[in-house]
Amino acid sequence: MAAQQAVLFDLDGVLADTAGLHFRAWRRLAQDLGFTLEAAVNERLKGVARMAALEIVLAQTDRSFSEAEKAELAARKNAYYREMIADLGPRDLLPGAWAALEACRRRGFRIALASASRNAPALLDRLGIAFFFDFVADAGAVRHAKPAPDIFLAAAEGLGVRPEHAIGIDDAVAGVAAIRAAGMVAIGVGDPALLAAADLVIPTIAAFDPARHLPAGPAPE
Ligand code: B16
Repeated sequence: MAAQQAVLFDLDGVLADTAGLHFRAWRRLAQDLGFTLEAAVNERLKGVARMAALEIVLAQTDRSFSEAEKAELAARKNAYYREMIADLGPRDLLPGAWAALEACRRRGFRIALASASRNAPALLDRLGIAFFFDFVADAGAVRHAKPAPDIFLAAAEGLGVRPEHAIGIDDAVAGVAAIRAAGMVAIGVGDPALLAAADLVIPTIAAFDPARHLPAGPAPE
């Protein structure tokens, strides 16, 4: 891991557990439509952009929907999700998230967010960690969602760092694939069996050890 200069963080599942809130919002939408969303579907929704996630949810029912109906359903799910995140605060950071961000900063790494969520800027504000980030990639502006590399490439570009000098951290299969496709070092957060494509896997962000995982960073600030 020579000459690494930047760490690109995913949000949901790495810094905060918003996956559970996304799932509750999708489940409420499914209820509106008269079917139950099974918990097993949740894993497949992680890191997946809103419209693609809607397709996964709607595949659980036999009904078909027009494009206009799909747009309304996605907006309705987002309204449910916005209601749910309204009460989030710094206490909702995952254990170790603050320490990991602080350690990256202390060791002179630049930090960007590479989240698929269009709600990411609002989430960073609510969680009280917006000030750590040198750049937040715009999920609404990238052409291809994870597992395509676009959001991680946009994050590195926003920092002015070459992809091979960046480390990406993500908990989703699609996220780890996106990091690898971007030509970056991938740290997976979660189950090593699921995230086998990562360069290394840690169980949670609390296990992030800057001395081991950021061995060759720039000079400390
Ligand atoms: P939104 P991440 C992802 O966030 C979530 O994991 C995924 O479940 C969600 O569908 C996606 O953001 C889009 O979110 O509807 O808020 O734009 O893991 O990339 O931080």
